[in-house]
Amino acid sequence: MSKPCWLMRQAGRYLPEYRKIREIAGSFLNLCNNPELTKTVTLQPLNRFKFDAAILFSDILIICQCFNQNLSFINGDGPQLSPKLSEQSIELMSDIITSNVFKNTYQAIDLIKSELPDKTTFIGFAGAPWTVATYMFEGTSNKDFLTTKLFYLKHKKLFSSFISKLTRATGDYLINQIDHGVEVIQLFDSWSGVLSESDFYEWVIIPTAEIVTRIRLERPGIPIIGFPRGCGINYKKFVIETKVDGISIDQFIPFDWAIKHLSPYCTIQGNLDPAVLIQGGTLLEHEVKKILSKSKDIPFIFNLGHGILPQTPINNVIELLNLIRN
Ligand code: 1CP
Repeated sequence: MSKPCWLMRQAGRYLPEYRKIREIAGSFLNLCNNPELTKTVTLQPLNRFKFDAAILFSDILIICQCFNQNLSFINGDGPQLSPKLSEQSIELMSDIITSNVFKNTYQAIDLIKSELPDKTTFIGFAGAPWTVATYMFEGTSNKDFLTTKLFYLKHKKLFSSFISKLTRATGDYLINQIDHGVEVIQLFDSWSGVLSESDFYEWVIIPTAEIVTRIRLERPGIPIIGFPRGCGINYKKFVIETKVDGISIDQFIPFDWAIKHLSPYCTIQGNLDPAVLIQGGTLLEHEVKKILSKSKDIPFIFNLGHGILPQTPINNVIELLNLIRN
């Protein structure tokens, strides 16, 4: 049997049918808030490529609105969140976050579930607390993360209490996604790679382990995939301590290292460089065959090391699936 395959950001700008719906919606957030259109774009890559899994179309930053931040996506400029978190706003935050921010998302999950073939796995997701917190403190895609880092260095207790609130809210959100029909969860921690070993333990491993433990307890049988992107050798401690069922690896991790150090603990996913999928041709063939041959004796999910890029030729995705399936 061939290895299962899906791609991060498989619904997205490389597809003309996505760009069309995105234009009809008017904005990315309108698209996320319209259950019928969310369903359409979630299913588009399935209709075209017959991937083995569908991932809910939404964004990890929607949850910031539960904490009274305004969210917008300025084209080309990435997300904008305001007001940024401060000592005062965190102190004033309630412990119990109730909100109907996700009402449309849950409706979209119901619609997708009713149309998805039984054999296609339905993946729900959330941002892990650390990565979501970086956007809430920086207010945008700031790649030095200094505002966030200086905040936890100065106000560790307060930062920790905020991460706990976010951990709780993320768990609630994921449990609701499961109750509406998603069958697997992926936790995206895209900026876990900027932390020192001890900070990684505190802000990535501990909150993730809490979410995993809670879902295991409250909704047993739902596999959880972690994606602490860019964390290097910390990947090993991550899988051991969080006890995730699957680990998504970026393209910077040597595949042999992952087989040796991660595969004893969980299923591996990922590793193909998204740039290689753009390049295609003999390079793509070589890299895909290498991954397939190395993973032949381990549980493995074919995926990229990060999201598919808008420049990716559609024919290369077809070629990728042919290589995996033949
Ligand atoms: O159409 C558009 O112009 C919007 C582009 C776009 C898309 C298609 C954004 C804005 N988000 C998404 C969808 C999305 N985002 C999904 C849908 C499911 C899928 O097909 O995979 C998922 C799972 C995400 C997750 C997400 N959003 C992450 C984690 C994964 C990663 O890429 O590292 C992050 C960091 C975001 C934040 C985000 N969303 C969008 C932008 C421009 C950004 C900022 C990225 C940055 O800071 O570099």
